[in-house]
Amino acid sequence: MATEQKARIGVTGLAVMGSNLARNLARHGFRVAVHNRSAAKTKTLVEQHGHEGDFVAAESLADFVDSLQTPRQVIIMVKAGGPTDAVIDELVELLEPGDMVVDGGNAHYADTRRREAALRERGLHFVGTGISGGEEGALNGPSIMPGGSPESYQHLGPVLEAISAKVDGQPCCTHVGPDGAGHFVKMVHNGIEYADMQLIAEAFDLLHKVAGLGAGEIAEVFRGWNSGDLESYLVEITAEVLGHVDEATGKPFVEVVADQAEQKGTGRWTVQEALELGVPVTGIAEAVFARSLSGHTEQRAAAQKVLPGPSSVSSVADRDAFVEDVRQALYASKVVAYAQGFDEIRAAADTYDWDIDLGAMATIWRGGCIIRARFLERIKDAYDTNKDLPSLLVDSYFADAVIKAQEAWRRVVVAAAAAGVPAPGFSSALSYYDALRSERLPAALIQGLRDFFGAHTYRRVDREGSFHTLWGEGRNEIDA
Ligand code: NBP
Repeated sequence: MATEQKARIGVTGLAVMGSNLARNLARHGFRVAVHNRSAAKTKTLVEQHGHEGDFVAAESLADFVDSLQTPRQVIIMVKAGGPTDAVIDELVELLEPGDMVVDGGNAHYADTRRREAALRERGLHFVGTGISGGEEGALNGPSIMPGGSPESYQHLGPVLEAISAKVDGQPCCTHVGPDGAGHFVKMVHNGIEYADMQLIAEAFDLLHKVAGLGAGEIAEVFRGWNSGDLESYLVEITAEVLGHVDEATGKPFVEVVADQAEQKGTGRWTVQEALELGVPVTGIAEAVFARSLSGHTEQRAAAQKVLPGPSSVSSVADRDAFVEDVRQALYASKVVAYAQGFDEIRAAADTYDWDIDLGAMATIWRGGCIIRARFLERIKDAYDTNKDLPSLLVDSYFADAVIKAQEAWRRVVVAAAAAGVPAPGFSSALSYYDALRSERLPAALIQGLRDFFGAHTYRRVDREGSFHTLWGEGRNEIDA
């Protein structure tokens, strides 16, 4: 193929995500090479959408690679895990040093680090890239989180920024950091999404069971909330889902859906990595566990038969006041969940030497992705003011927000406990707030217990050094 006919970039893997991404590229004027393991998908894409731009279809991977300008830029959009490795193995045999392989699937960042190291050995750039926004985002503008080398971003950046979502004219795409940084940030994004959805679900549950509002009324409450601090895609679609009526039964849709939430695993990964890094992401963890609990139907059925709730529950005296309390509790709990997620990104950046600009992450999540929200602007401002902020909660704007909300937040957690309505997200977020601001934590007693049974030693508040008390022999204290 003549050089001038070659494609600027290629996409291999043309299921829903890959084809939409290829169409997005073509619509932005990039000549895009397309390939899929089974050629039928390639044919369908070109037949149905060929008029949208300049596609170069290839049946074999070798022809696909041959149709690309050098240095070659290949986006892989296949099933994460084994299929991604299979495609990489085949591709590397056809590529030359300097070429770039972008994995846009939902890979675990540790796999991305492994693949990046292996391809670097061969002089190839491997760019693990988080892409958020689902199929709609892939087509119309996702939030894009590329990792990999700065050099590869010089080539890929202009293309990826062009097809990403835009907010205030700014692309929702930036170079996150080396090797696995992009996929790590995408993973935490998904973890935050879990927490956000859990908090929204708890707010719905409380408004329904404690204040007695129906699904349609709660839809209106969320619609109203979407014009304030809580403005976000998830709050917007909550109003849509709650307002939807099931055609078959005439009941609110939310009442006919089975109450077992599923998960694909990125929330679990976020919590597993947080445990490794020693970062308390309680909001995300509660969200993951709440989904697990919802799926334990046999346990739930057994418990429903023998475990009663409170004997009497007083009704809410002032519904409007309660709705406002729940709004504030939701906002404060959400701030905690985001603060924890950003803490996890910072901890990973320190561990892997990634130098991630946290404010820039908030910027690229403002559009295209599921957690897009007005208040991400505030997160960007917070890190712009102080990039070493110890916690988002101590930034003046967020501190002010949670302080203002705290009375309402406490009332909501009390009301949930009194009514026997589970609110693990709200209550653990409040406990996190209280733990963080406590001058003394009962961890001192834990240290005492550890020293008692295991001679694990402790430090004192009034002297330097490590100490051990001879608990079984006169209880004298010795230097450890
Ligand atoms: P799938 O995850 O369903 O994967 C299907 C694609 O993988 C097809 O093109 C299939 O080819 C190809 N494939 C498989 Br399976 N095994 C292969 C192999 N051994 N060699 C070559 N190709 C193979 O597609 P998707 O739902 O479009 O998702 C693509 C990626 O994007 C995934 O990693 C997914 O996790 C991620 N994703 C992201 C979002 C998001 O919001 N960011 C949403 C959905 C998915 P075939 O046609 O020949 O079978």
